[in-house]
Formats: sequence, structure tokens, C-alpha cells
Amino acid sequence: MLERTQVGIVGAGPAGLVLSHLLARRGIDSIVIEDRSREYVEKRIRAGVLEDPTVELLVEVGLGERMLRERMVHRGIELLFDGEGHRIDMAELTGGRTITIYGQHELVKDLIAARLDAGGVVHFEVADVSVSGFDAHPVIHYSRAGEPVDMRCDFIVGADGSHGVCRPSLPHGALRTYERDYPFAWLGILAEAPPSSDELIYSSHENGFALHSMRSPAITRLYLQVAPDEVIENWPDDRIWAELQTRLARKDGWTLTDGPVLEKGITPMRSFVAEPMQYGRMYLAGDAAHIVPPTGAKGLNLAVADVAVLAQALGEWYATGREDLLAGYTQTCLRRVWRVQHFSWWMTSMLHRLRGEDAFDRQLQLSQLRYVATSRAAATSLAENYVGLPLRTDTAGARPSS
Ligand code: FAS
Ligand code: PHB
Repeated sequence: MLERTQVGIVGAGPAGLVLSHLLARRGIDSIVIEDRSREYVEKRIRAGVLEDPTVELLVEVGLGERMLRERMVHRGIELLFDGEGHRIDMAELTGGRTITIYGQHELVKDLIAARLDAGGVVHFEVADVSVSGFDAHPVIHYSRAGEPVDMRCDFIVGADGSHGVCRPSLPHGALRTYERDYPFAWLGILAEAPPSSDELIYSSHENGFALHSMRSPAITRLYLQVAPDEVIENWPDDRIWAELQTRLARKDGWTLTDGPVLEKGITPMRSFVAEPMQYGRMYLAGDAAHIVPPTGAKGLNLAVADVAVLAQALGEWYATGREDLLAGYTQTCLRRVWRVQHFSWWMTSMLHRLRGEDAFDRQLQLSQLRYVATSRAAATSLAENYVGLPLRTDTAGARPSS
């Protein structure tokens, strides 16, 4: 079967769905294909922190109605070390900027509903996806309900995440990659327990890193640093709670409220960047092009930032034939990608216990933590990176902001 569209998008994650919506606002057709079911992607627990610029963009393009209603807004975060908490008042340090707590799976639900309500096309549970012709006549080959389909399009967008098919389909040598694997992983739980603090707590403890986050007034999201090859079977719920209590313990007697564990899993920690993020008429966006360790809460936000740049570049190409924004896609995105890579690596290095570290390393970490907790300049640097640096595009299709 033959299918035709202007932009073929592989992957119904935040990158693919937001792009399809932004293109539709510019009158550009797209088809999104996804190999998982709608139910699976709408239930998949991942990120939970939205930067200010991400929220502004989603609201500006009509995707923020439920998020604004159900979100939690945080003005600060807390760094916990030596048994004491140190609050970073991000709003005060950044002229009022805040972060939004809203589950990625909730956002994906909103994005899918918005696409389908607007008559957009999202094919779930496809299989055998491959891409070809991206140097001239792009085609996405896949099967739907067992039926082979060739989707002819002007452009292919690989928004298929870190384990997708688009990036690996590029010719050998076409990409330069930068990688850093960290000697630890995150064990994350979703628990039916009210958050024990109004804001996120990042703890650097002798036993390792811990994070207290949340999804709602009734649901807590918590993480523990574990060995990179750790298996979840070694962590029965009571052991997880006991270790969280230990790593989040404080001298002021604060305690963590526990509850039934709804979901738990282990996520590897790595930094990865592929350059260029484009090849002929195929463009990579989000986790398909770069991975950050979640310590800086940036993955989802960077995916949205990429497609804001790409939607404008494609919009200008279709509207005026302009090539320069498309040609400059990689360079425009990489400025933000490397800033975010550095911030995520810095937060990760400052807060985790590193295998083989010695007492000198630990004192350096503590000195860094004390400096951030006591220096306005250092705290401001963390705050402005955490709440999110301004996006470099204008969603409404006007000229790019300088
Ligand atoms: P996604 O991975 O979200 O979307 C890609 C989509 O493509 C998926 O739906 C996938 O099923 C689909 N796909 C893959 N291969 C395909 C194929 N061959 N054909 C069709 N479809 C295909 N960030 C945080 O800030 N906090 C967190 O706690 C956090 N936890 C994470 C946990 C995990 C396990 C992972 C992998 C990431 C986590 N992240 C977290 C980062 C995360 O938020 C990503 O940055 C974000 O999902 C990136 O969005 P996309 O680029 O759209 O990729
Ligand atoms: C989350 O809520 O899932 C979360 C929050 C902050 C992070 C990472 C994950 O740095």
C-alpha cells in the first residue's frame, strides 16, 4: 500500500507528537508511526519535570489546558548533604521562573488526544519499520495490521528514541558520536504516598544519590543510585524504603512517608550526542540524537526544544523555500544540547558517589555542594539552567528571536 504525506515521523513520544502538532499549525501534513500500542505509550512512566520554556511553548500552541489545571508548580529545589537541606530559591534567583511537575505519560496522553481530535494521523502498533531514500526521495517502509506500507514523504523525522531505527540506518561514518557511560544506574519507584516535601530533594549521601520527586499530591516518585548492573529482584519494596529513609535522613528529624509501590525499574545513566542531527532529508530529534542522565531533568525538555527549531525550519522551507534554517538545524540545536549535556553531567558528578573515588574526590564534591548552597552566583547558575534557558525559536512562525 502506498501512503503520501509531507513529513513522515517515526515515534509517538514527546518529540514526534509535538512536532506533528507544530507542523499542523503551519498547514503542513505529517503522519506519525509508533510500534507500541496507544495504551502502552500513555502508561509508560518516564520524566516528570517541565522547564518554563517548555510549558510556555505548550500553552502557546494550545496543548497546555489540562497541564495548567493539574500540574504542580515549584519555585525551588533542595540539595541535601551532611544531613542538612539547602533550598535553592530558583524563582527568586531567576526573576520568577519556575518548574512544572506533570508526568510525561500525562503529557503524551494530551498530545495524542490533540492530534487525533484535530484529524491528525498516528498509526500505533506498526512493525518492520525501515527508512530509505533520505538523500533524495524519502520513504518510510513499515507494516500495519500485517499489510506492507510505503510512506512517501518530503522529509523523514527520526523521533524514535535511543533504541530506534532511524539513526542506525544512516551510512557508516555519516555520524560522529560522543558518549559517556556512568558507573551507576537509577532505581526508580512510583509510590502511592503523599510527597513528604513540597519540592524536589536531591540528596548526596555516603551510600549514594537519592531523589525525592512527585507526580501529584497522592503520588511520589523516588530514585536511588544503584550499581550499573543491579537487578530489580534484589530490591524488595521494604529494602527500597529503608535505603530511601537512610539517604534522605536529616538532622531536623524529617521523615519520608512510604506507601504501596506502584511501579519500579532501573534506568542506565549515560550521556550521548550524535552529530549531525540531519542527513539529506532525514532529521533526528530528541533521544534519537542525544541522551542525558536524568539528574538535570532535561531529556523531555530537550526533545521539545529540538522540534521547536525543526518545525520553524520546515515551516519556512514550505512557506518560502528558505533552506538556511534547515541547513542550520544541527548547529542551532547543538548549542542547547551541549549546554544541557554539561549541566546534566555537572549535576550527576556533584551528587553521585563515584566508584573508585577517594577521600579527596569526596571533599571536592562537598565543597562544590557547599559553594552552590552558599554562593548566590553559583546558585543562580544552577537555577537558570534548571528552570530552562530560553528557546531560540518562535512557534508562531514569525522570524526567529535573536
Ligand atoms: P521517546 O523515547 O519518548 O519516544 C520515542 C518513541 O519512538 C517511543 O514511543 C518508541 O516506542 C517509538 N519507537 C522506537 N522505535 C520505533 C520504531 N522502530 N518504529 C516506530 N516507533 C518506534 N527524563 C527525565 O527528565 N526524568 C526521568 O525520570 C526520565 N526517565 C526516563 C526513563 C527511561 C527508561 C528513559 C528511556 C528516559 C527517561 N527520561 C527521563 C528521558 C525521557 O524523558 C526522554 O528524554 C524523552 O522520552 C525523549 O522523548 P523522545 O525523543 O520523544 O523519545
Ligand atoms: C522525576 O520526577 O521523574 C524526575 C525529577 C527530577 C529529575 C529526574 C526525574 O532530575
